[in-house]
Amino acid sequence: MRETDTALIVIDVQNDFCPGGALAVAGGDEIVPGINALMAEFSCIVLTQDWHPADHSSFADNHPGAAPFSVTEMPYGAQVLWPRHCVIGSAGAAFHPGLNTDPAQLILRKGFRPGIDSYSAFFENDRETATGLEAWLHARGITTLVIVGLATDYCVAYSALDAVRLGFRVELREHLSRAIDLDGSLEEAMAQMEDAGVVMVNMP
Ligand code: VGL
Ligand code: ZN
Repeated sequence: MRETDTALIVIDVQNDFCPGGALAVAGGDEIVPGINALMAEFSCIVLTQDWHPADHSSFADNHPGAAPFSVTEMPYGAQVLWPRHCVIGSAGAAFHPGLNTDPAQLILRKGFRPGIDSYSAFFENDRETATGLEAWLHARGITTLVIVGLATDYCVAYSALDAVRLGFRVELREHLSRAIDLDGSLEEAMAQMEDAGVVMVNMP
Protein backbone atom coordinates (compact mmCIF):
# COMPACT_ATOMS: atom_id res chain seq x y z
CA MET A 1 0.00 0.00 0.00
CA ARG A 2 1.34 3.45 -0.92
CA GLU A 3 1.60 6.37 1.47
CA THR A 4 -1.69 8.00 2.39
CA ASP A 5 -0.55 11.24 0.73
CA THR A 6 -0.60 9.64 -2.74
CA ALA A 7 -3.57 9.14 -5.07
CA LEU A 8 -3.98 7.14 -8.27
CA ILE A 9 -5.82 9.13 -10.96
CA VAL A 10 -7.23 6.98 -13.79
CA ILE A 11 -8.19 9.14 -16.75
CA ASP A 12 -11.05 8.24 -19.14
CA VAL A 13 -10.65 4.46 -19.53
CA GLN A 14 -13.95 4.34 -21.43
CA ASN A 15 -15.25 2.26 -24.33
CA ASP A 16 -15.18 5.12 -26.83
CA PHE A 17 -11.42 5.54 -26.30
CA CYS A 18 -10.75 1.82 -26.78
CA PRO A 19 -10.54 -0.12 -30.08
CA GLY A 20 -14.02 -0.25 -31.63
CA GLY A 21 -15.02 3.02 -29.94
CA ALA A 22 -15.98 6.35 -31.50
CA LEU A 23 -12.63 8.01 -30.72
CA ALA A 24 -10.51 4.89 -30.45
CA VAL A 25 -6.99 5.24 -29.11
CA ALA A 26 -4.64 2.54 -30.46
CA GLY A 27 -4.01 -0.01 -27.71
CA GLY A 28 -6.34 1.79 -25.31
CA ASP A 29 -7.61 -1.50 -23.94
CA GLU A 30 -4.11 -2.92 -23.37
CA ILE A 31 -3.58 -0.81 -20.26
CA VAL A 32 -6.62 -2.12 -18.35
CA PRO A 33 -5.05 -5.17 -16.62
CA GLY A 34 -2.01 -3.14 -15.54
CA ILE A 35 -4.20 -0.37 -14.11
CA ASN A 36 -6.28 -2.91 -12.19
CA ALA A 37 -3.10 -4.40 -10.72
CA LEU A 38 -1.74 -0.96 -9.80
CA MET A 39 -4.92 -0.13 -7.83
CA ALA A 40 -3.87 -2.61 -5.12
CA GLU A 41 -1.04 -0.23 -4.16
CA PHE A 42 -3.27 2.80 -3.47
CA SER A 43 -5.67 3.76 -0.73
CA CYS A 44 -6.98 6.77 -2.67
CA ILE A 45 -8.22 6.15 -6.23
CA VAL A 46 -10.07 8.53 -8.56
CA LEU A 47 -11.57 7.56 -11.91
CA THR A 48 -12.54 10.22 -14.44
CA GLN A 49 -15.17 9.89 -17.12
CA ASP A 50 -15.51 12.08 -20.22
CA TRP A 51 -19.24 12.86 -20.13
CA HIS A 52 -20.72 14.96 -22.93
CA PRO A 53 -24.31 16.04 -23.70
CA ALA A 54 -25.53 15.32 -27.27
CA ASP A 55 -25.25 19.01 -28.20
CA HIS A 56 -21.67 19.32 -26.97
CA SER A 57 -19.64 21.97 -28.80
CA SER A 58 -16.57 19.70 -29.12
CA PHE A 59 -18.44 17.39 -31.53
CA ALA A 60 -17.63 18.08 -35.20
CA ASP A 61 -21.16 17.07 -36.23
CA ASN A 62 -22.56 19.95 -34.17
CA HIS A 63 -20.66 22.35 -36.48
CA PRO A 64 -22.14 22.06 -39.99
CA GLY A 65 -19.41 21.51 -42.58
CA ALA A 66 -16.64 20.96 -40.03
CA ALA A 67 -14.45 17.88 -40.40
CA PRO A 68 -13.59 15.70 -37.43
CA PHE A 69 -10.13 16.53 -36.06
CA SER A 70 -10.25 20.07 -37.50
CA VAL A 71 -9.58 22.97 -35.12
CA THR A 72 -12.00 25.81 -34.39
CA GLU A 73 -11.85 28.94 -32.24
CA MET A 74 -14.05 28.92 -29.14
CA PRO A 75 -14.47 31.91 -26.79
CA TYR A 76 -11.88 30.20 -24.53
CA GLY A 77 -9.37 29.44 -27.31
CA ALA A 78 -8.55 26.79 -29.92
CA GLN A 79 -10.60 23.59 -29.74
CA VAL A 80 -10.20 20.35 -31.71
CA LEU A 81 -13.54 19.15 -33.11
CA TRP A 82 -13.82 15.47 -32.26
CA PRO A 83 -15.99 12.68 -33.57
CA ARG A 84 -19.08 12.35 -31.34
CA HIS A 85 -17.93 10.37 -28.29
CA CYS A 86 -18.73 9.65 -24.63
CA VAL A 87 -22.33 10.84 -24.86
CA ILE A 88 -23.92 10.86 -21.40
CA GLY A 89 -25.41 7.47 -20.57
CA SER A 90 -24.24 5.77 -23.79
CA ALA A 91 -22.34 2.46 -23.98
CA GLY A 92 -19.38 4.39 -25.36
CA ALA A 93 -19.25 6.55 -22.23
CA ALA A 94 -19.20 3.52 -19.93
CA PHE A 95 -15.91 2.39 -18.44
CA HIS A 96 -14.12 -0.42 -20.29
CA PRO A 97 -15.85 -3.55 -18.94
CA GLY A 98 -12.53 -4.96 -17.72
CA LEU A 99 -11.70 -1.94 -15.56
CA ASN A 100 -12.08 -2.60 -11.85
CA THR A 101 -14.13 0.36 -10.66
CA ASP A 102 -14.81 -1.01 -7.15
CA PRO A 103 -11.71 0.43 -5.41
CA ALA A 104 -12.42 4.02 -6.56
CA GLN A 105 -13.60 6.49 -3.92
CA LEU A 106 -14.47 9.15 -6.52
CA ILE A 107 -15.77 8.98 -10.08
CA LEU A 108 -15.38 12.45 -11.53
CA ARG A 109 -17.34 13.38 -14.65
CA LYS A 110 -16.20 16.23 -16.87
CA GLY A 111 -17.18 17.89 -20.13
CA PHE A 112 -20.90 18.02 -19.34
CA ARG A 113 -21.37 21.73 -20.11
CA PRO A 114 -22.44 22.07 -23.76
CA GLY A 115 -20.36 25.16 -24.52
CA ILE A 116 -17.01 24.09 -23.13
CA ASP A 117 -14.80 21.02 -23.34
CA SER A 118 -12.87 19.67 -20.36
CA TYR A 119 -9.74 17.64 -21.03
CA SER A 120 -8.26 18.12 -17.57
CA ALA A 121 -9.62 16.49 -14.44
CA PHE A 122 -9.02 19.83 -12.65
CA PHE A 123 -10.16 22.62 -14.98
CA GLU A 124 -12.33 22.91 -18.06
CA ASN A 125 -10.68 24.11 -21.27
CA ASP A 126 -10.96 27.79 -20.27
CA ARG A 127 -8.32 26.69 -17.69
CA GLU A 128 -10.26 28.39 -14.87
CA THR A 129 -13.62 26.64 -14.34
CA ALA A 130 -12.81 24.15 -11.57
CA THR A 131 -14.14 20.58 -11.44
CA GLY A 132 -13.66 20.43 -7.66
CA LEU A 133 -10.99 17.70 -7.77
CA GLU A 134 -8.27 19.95 -6.32
CA ALA A 135 -10.31 20.63 -3.19
CA TRP A 136 -11.32 16.96 -2.86
CA LEU A 137 -7.67 15.84 -2.95
CA HIS A 138 -6.50 18.60 -0.60
CA ALA A 139 -9.22 17.73 1.91
CA ARG A 140 -7.76 14.21 2.02
CA GLY A 141 -4.19 15.37 2.49
CA ILE A 142 -3.08 14.17 -0.95
CA THR A 143 0.12 15.79 -2.23
CA THR A 144 1.34 13.26 -4.85
CA LEU A 145 -0.53 11.94 -7.88
CA VAL A 146 0.19 8.92 -10.04
CA ILE A 147 -1.62 9.41 -13.36
CA VAL A 148 -2.54 6.76 -15.95
CA GLY A 149 -5.15 6.40 -18.69
CA LEU A 150 -6.36 7.88 -21.97
CA ALA A 151 -5.31 9.79 -23.86
CA THR A 152 -1.68 10.61 -22.99
CA ASP A 153 -1.59 13.71 -25.21
CA TYR A 154 -4.98 15.18 -24.26
CA CYS A 155 -6.81 14.41 -21.04
CA VAL A 156 -3.82 12.80 -19.29
CA ALA A 157 -1.40 15.61 -20.24
CA TYR A 158 -3.84 18.41 -19.40
CA SER A 159 -4.54 16.80 -16.03
CA ALA A 160 -0.85 16.29 -15.27
CA LEU A 161 0.06 19.87 -16.25
CA ASP A 162 -2.76 21.36 -14.17
CA ALA A 163 -1.77 19.17 -11.22
CA VAL A 164 1.82 20.44 -11.32
CA ARG A 165 0.55 24.01 -11.60
CA LEU A 166 -1.57 23.39 -8.47
CA GLY A 167 1.48 22.19 -6.55
CA PHE A 168 1.03 18.41 -6.63
CA ARG A 169 4.00 16.13 -7.23
CA VAL A 170 3.02 14.21 -10.37
CA GLU A 171 4.15 10.90 -11.81
CA LEU A 172 3.01 9.59 -15.22
CA ARG A 173 3.10 5.84 -15.82
CA GLU A 174 3.77 5.95 -19.56
CA HIS A 175 3.20 2.22 -20.07
CA LEU A 176 -0.29 2.57 -18.59
CA SER A 177 -1.27 5.39 -21.00
CA ARG A 178 -1.92 5.50 -24.74
CA ALA A 179 -2.06 8.52 -27.08
CA ILE A 180 -4.28 9.84 -29.89
CA ASP A 181 -1.19 11.48 -31.49
CA LEU A 182 -2.77 14.10 -33.73
CA ASP A 183 -0.17 16.09 -35.72
CA GLY A 184 2.67 15.53 -33.26
CA SER A 185 0.49 16.11 -30.22
CA LEU A 186 2.16 13.29 -28.27
CA GLU A 187 5.68 14.66 -28.68
CA GLU A 188 4.50 18.15 -27.71
CA ALA A 189 2.60 16.88 -24.67
CA MET A 190 5.55 14.79 -23.48
CA ALA A 191 7.90 17.78 -23.81
CA GLN A 192 5.50 20.03 -21.90
CA MET A 193 5.09 17.47 -19.12
CA GLU A 194 8.85 16.92 -18.84
CA ASP A 195 9.48 20.70 -18.74
CA ALA A 196 6.84 21.06 -16.03
CA GLY A 197 8.55 18.45 -13.88
CA VAL A 198 6.20 15.49 -14.31
CA VAL A 199 8.14 12.37 -13.30
CA MET A 200 8.03 9.86 -16.17
CA VAL A 201 7.94 6.18 -15.27
CA ASN A 202 8.02 3.58 -18.04
CA MET A 203 8.11 -0.13 -17.29
CA PRO A 204 8.29 -2.90 -19.88
C1 VGL B 1 -10.21 13.08 -24.73
C2 VGL B 1 -10.45 14.10 -26.75
C3 VGL B 1 -11.76 14.43 -26.46
C4 VGL B 1 -9.33 12.31 -23.79
C5 VGL B 1 -11.51 13.40 -24.40
O1 VGL B 1 -9.85 11.60 -22.89
O2 VGL B 1 -8.09 12.41 -23.94
N1 VGL B 1 -9.69 13.44 -25.89
N2 VGL B 1 -12.27 14.07 -25.29
ZN1 ZN C 1 -14.33 14.39 -24.94
